[in-house]
Amino acid sequence: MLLIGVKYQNKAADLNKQSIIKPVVISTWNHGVLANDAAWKILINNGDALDAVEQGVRTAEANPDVQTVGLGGFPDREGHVTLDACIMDHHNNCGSVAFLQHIKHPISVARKVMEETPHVMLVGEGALKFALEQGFQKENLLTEKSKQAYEVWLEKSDYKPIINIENHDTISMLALDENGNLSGACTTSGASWKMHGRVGDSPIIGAGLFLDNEVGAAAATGMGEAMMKTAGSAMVVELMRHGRSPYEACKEVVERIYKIYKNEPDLEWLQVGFIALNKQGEYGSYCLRPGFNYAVQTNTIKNKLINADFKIQ
Ligand code: SD4
Repeated sequence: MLLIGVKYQNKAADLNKQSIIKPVVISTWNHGVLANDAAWKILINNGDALDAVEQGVRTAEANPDVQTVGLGGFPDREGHVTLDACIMDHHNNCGSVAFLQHIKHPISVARKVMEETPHVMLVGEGALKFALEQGFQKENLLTEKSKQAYEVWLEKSDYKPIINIENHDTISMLALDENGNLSGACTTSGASWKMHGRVGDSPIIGAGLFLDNEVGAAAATGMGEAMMKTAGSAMVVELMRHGRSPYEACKEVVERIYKIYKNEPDLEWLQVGFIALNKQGEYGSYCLRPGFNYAVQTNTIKNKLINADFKIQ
């Protein structure tokens, strides 16, 4: 176990050495590859990190085969697809929507909240009303494929999601642009088969996403309640401020989470993971259990998927 940890750490350190050049984009899970492609097109043309992260994560939101984000997301236990998202820029501006239904691109609604209102967060009916006023189209997000999965789940109605498959595929993206500015975005349909009205960490600034343009950025995936209990992403950024590398900061917060939960029975469903990117373009990640990966694109690393180091089997 220890040896595996060391090996991964060294690998991450080696990659970090190559990634000091701007721009950099990293994002969670396999769908991070396509998302990075979209973000990279903007970053490489001297575009803003904010535009890059928004356009990047929209690819996952629009993809019906990604059943944990946007269109085609798994519904809650009453059969409703409810979406959470947030976005943050290098001035600490942020926007967020939670428990939003019928709108395919919650990340863009979150950006509108940030840019067009004096608020940070809109939820539920109010978020939907605002989205429609802003010209977003109402649509059915429950695809046949996700409806079928829901019907299978209904037979047992057992809330024990399979980690890394059913419940943990939020897309979180962090980018550093040519001007040295950071932005981040996070969007999800949340925990599948969740209680109606449940909101996770992904739209919560500080839990699912946080950045400080003087220090770095962090974002999360996994069981949102754990990130909310620890202000997870904000904590990763704060640890980087105090000198931790992105990898070390992610690891420390995952270890804090593990400490909170480790004596609970049936812990095998718990997965959490963080990605982090600092001002120097160094990046890192850490998760609780094997299975979490993230995609990295820099001038020298061509959109590569990396398996995150982990705490327990
Ligand atoms: C949530 N954190 O709603 C989200 C789920 C997730 O990858 O990350 N999935 O708790």
